[in-house]
Amino acid sequence: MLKNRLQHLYLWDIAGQERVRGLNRVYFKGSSGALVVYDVTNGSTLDGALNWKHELDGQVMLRNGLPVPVVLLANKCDETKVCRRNASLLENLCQGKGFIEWFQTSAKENINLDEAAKFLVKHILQNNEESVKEEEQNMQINLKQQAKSKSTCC
Ligand SMILES: Nc1nc2c(ncn2[C@@H]2O[C@H](COP(=O)(O)OP(=O)(O)OP(=O)(O)O)[C@@H](O)[C@H]2O)c(=O)[nH]1
Ligand SMILES: [Mg+2]
Repeated sequence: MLKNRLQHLYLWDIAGQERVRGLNRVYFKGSSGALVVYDVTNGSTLDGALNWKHELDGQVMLRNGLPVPVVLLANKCDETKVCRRNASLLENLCQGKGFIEWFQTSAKENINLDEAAKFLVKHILQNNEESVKEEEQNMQINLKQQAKSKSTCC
């Protein structure tokens, strides 16, 4: 609930395999944000995560034309912790590729999942709030213009 407005959150867990990739685009449409996961024990999966981000940026955007918020998850930290050097590389990568944040997580041990999800949802709600404000302002401008054109009529 945000400022007495009920918000519905729908989550889709999209399969990452190449053969179903095309089908996943259906879920991009109208999405407000994403968590993109890679496996810290398999460095090549980071390339896959960057491809997903690239695809998302090409296919979804906010009403103001900006990219939707995307958080990068470095998963399986129960097996391998992200070292300090890699953390700073990830930091730079996130900035360069437009991820709003990254978290090291473990789906197995339930580490940092709430934090990452809450971070993303906070950004989605902020964007929703801004777009509602913009709509309200536009409506007021329209009403003022209508009133003005009526008052000058005949
Ligand atoms: N150690 C560890 N293993 C994990 C973690 N998350 C997933 N796994 C394991 O990694 C493997 C792949 O996990 P999935 O959840 O199937 O991965 P996925 O990316 O959702 O795969 P698709 O849905 O097929 O795209 C499974 O064997 C999981 O048990 C984690 O946080 N830690
Ligand atoms: Mg899956």
